[in-house]
This record gives sequence, structure tokens and C-alpha cells, in this order.
Amino acid sequence: MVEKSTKEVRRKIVDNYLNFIGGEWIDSKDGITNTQVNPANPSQIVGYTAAATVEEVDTAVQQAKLAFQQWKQLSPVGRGEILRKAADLLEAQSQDIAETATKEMGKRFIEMKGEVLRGAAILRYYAQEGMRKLGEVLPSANNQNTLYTLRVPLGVISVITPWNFPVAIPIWKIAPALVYGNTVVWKPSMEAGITAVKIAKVFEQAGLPAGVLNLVNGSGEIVGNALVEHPLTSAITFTGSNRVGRELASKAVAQNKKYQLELGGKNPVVVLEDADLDLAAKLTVEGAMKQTGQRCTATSRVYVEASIYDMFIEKLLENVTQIKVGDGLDGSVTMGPVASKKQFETVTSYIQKGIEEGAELLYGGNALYDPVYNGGYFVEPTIFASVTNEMTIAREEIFGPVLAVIKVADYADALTQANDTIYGLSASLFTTNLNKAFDFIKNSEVGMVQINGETGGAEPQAPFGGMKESSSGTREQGQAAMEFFTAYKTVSLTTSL
Ligand code: UN1
Repeated sequence: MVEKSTKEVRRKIVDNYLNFIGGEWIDSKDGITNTQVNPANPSQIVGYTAAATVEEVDTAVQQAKLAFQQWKQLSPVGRGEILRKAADLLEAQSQDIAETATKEMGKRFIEMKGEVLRGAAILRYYAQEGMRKLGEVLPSANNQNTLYTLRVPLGVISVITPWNFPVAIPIWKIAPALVYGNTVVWKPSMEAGITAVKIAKVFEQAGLPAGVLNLVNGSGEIVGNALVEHPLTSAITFTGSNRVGRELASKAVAQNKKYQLELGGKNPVVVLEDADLDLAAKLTVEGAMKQTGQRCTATSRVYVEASIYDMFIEKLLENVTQIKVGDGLDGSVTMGPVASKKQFETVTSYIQKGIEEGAELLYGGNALYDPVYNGGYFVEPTIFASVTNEMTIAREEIFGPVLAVIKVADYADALTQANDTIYGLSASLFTTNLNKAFDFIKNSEVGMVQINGETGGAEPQAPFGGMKESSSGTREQGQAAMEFFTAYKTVSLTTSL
């Protein structure tokens, strides 16, 4: 959660987190800082980050462009070695980084700790990627020709990341960008600015040469725009809202820059009568409520066959009533606050809309104002039953702990309704029927499909991304990342002997 503060206020504060430009830690030239506030206790200031100016963004891009000339000459194996060191350092600092992120954006410490370790695993994966193939030999019509492809870096990449995975998402963009030989200017979300500073420090300590990774904190309007519009950046990778994604894409197209967007989701679960209902109920509630529902892969709709509808509702209730809401630094808490006042207002307004449009409020629905909650941005885990696909809560991404339960006649009805959305990130089917499982794999309109699994989650080696309006079509992570972060160079080498 972020507020603006002036130079005078900031000068009194010791803990000020700077921008990282050309290998130097630089204070904001015009003295503007962002105040990071704990969403579990908004009276608690976590620290201040320096907001970069347009001029500082320009310097960062210039430095990245300069560093690119050297960095691309280093072997991919050598670049990977730096990532491997960064993985070890990140792991060693996981306690502090996880705690910082919990205070800054509210995600439970235990979830954050897992995420930091996931960041280390992604770094290790891409460290090895420096040893894998970077091209293919092709047959040529002329037998004197050796025809082959190389994968070459693009140049300076603009990396723009959200607050909900303040460690893993930046790393799964930055690590492949770097190992394939690009340099980076990174603008994290303002809600995760201090965590970003700590990650940039990890890369610095790992021995990354000056200018290869630059960090510019600040707003999307000023810093993000300056970065995307800068003529020396070659590509933009962005995870965030559909609205911002669309704006970035049109700017990228106007300048013929490559772009990669990972946007929203409205991920469905389908539960059939032959399924393991205990497992389905457990993973549906986890999918919806983990990280307080603030994942683009969160479960937000569940389609349940009429024959088991009442029984499944009971099982959902058994699971959701176990959830304890509170400050994520407290180990007994199982759901933290939403990340900011803005999120709080959005989520509570969707709950209101659900009630107004006639959905049955089965569980939760309230904001938690009790003094125990310190005025923090806490919302109860919320389940609506008797939802129809036309209702707003079944159509729009809420990005909060709200689940819509929808009764369907049978599998075919469920599939039609699950696909009836502009989004296409992930979908999950619970069944023991092989035919229906394969049919769902074939016909659900998503980038990631689960059978008897939760809608969220990602492994570093597997492609991540969506269809329809959830993504620009490229994939992140695994070797799929190479498609975005490199360009083909086709080589024809002719000999005469
Ligand atoms: C996960 O489900 O663990 O912003 C990863 C998001 C996604 C990442 C989800 N891009 O929520």
C-alpha cells in the first residue's frame, strides 16, 4: 500500500530504499518518495522508496543499453553462473525478504517464504538454461551450405511486475531475460517496492555487472510510461491488469516492440458426481482463498453437477470455516489481508454487487473492523451459492477471496459455462472419468488445465500463460521463455571443398 510523501518528511527517515541505476544506488532527484504501509496495520510505515523521475528512467535505459554491449559477449554459461549465485544468496536471505514482503503487501509469511524459495528454484533453472541448446541445424538445398539457427538477445527489456507475487514473477521475467543475454530495466509495483530493492541487492551481491539490471521504483503513469515509450527499450514483459496491459500493447505496437502480457483470469473448477468430493472441496477452497484470492490463477467459479450440489456445498463450508483471518506474520493465521485500501474497496464492492444481483451469500461477506484487525484491510473468505453465469461476480475478475458456486445439469453444461468468459488462464476438472478428463483437456479454452488439481500453481520448467484475454499468447517460464526473450538469427555458411 502506497502513499506519497515529500522530501522534508523523508529526510527525517533513515530507512529509505533507493533506485539501482548503472550499478549505483541513487536517490530520487526531485525528492519524491512512496510510503510503504502495512495493509494488516495501516498506521505502521514499513519504509520509503525513492520514486524515479523520467530523467532517471532515461539514465537507467542508457546504462542498460551500454551494459548490453558487454553482457551479450559473455557466454551463456557464465551468465548462468551469476544466476546460480543469486539463487544461493536469495535462499540465504529468504527470511528477511519474505518478512519484508509480508509487511509491505500482506501475503502470509509462510506463503512468502515459499515464494522466495520458488524464486531461488527459478534462478537455478535458468542458471542451467545457460548450458542448453540455442539453435538448430537444418538441411539445405545446397549441400555445400551449413544452414542453422541461433537465438540472439533482443537488447534492453522493460520488466513491469505486480505486487501479488513480489519475488517469483520478477524473477521469472528477469532470470530468462538475463541468461539469454539481454539487460533489464525493472519497474516493480509500488506496493512491493522495498522487496524489489532487496531482490536487486541480491543480484548486485551475486556479481552482476553494473547496468545489467536496473531498478526504477515509481508509478505506472510516470515511470512505467517513460520506460515503455523509451526508444532504446526493445521489448516489454508485463504482468498485471487487462486495462494497463492493453495500453502497453498499443504503445508497443506503435513502436514495433515485442511485448508479452500476462493478465487476468476467471478460473473455473468443474466438479462431477464421480469425483473425490473431499479433495475437490479442499482444493476449490484453497484455490479460491490462498493468498486471499489475489492470484490471476485463483479459483473464482465452481460448476457443480446438480446431483451432488447440496453435498458439495456442505463440504465447501466444512473447509472455509477452518480459515482464520489475520496478520500474515502470525503463524496461526491462514488468510491475510488484501494488499491495499484500493483492493479492499474493489473486493467489498464486488461482494455488494453479488448480494444486489441476487446471489445467495453462503459464507462470509463482511469486512473485518474489530480492533483486533488494527484497521487493516481484512475481508472474510466469501462464498456465494446459486450464482448464474450472467452475474457480475461470475464474469469479472475480483482478485479477492470470493468464490461463486454455480449448479449445472451435467458435464456438457459445465464445459459450456466454464468456457463462457473472456478469460482463458487456467481451469480444473474433478472427475474419475477418463473420457470426460480427456474431453476437458481438449475443449477447455485455457492455457493451463488441471485434472483433480487446484487452478493455481506453476513449476519453473513448465510454460505458464493463458488464452483469450488472459495473455498476449506467448508463454513464460521453462524453455518457452526463450521464444519471447530472444530472436532467431538464421545462418547460411557456404564452403567450397
Ligand atoms: C501461481 O498460481 O502460483 O499473477 C502463479 C499471478 C500469476 C502467477 C500465478 N501470473 O497470479
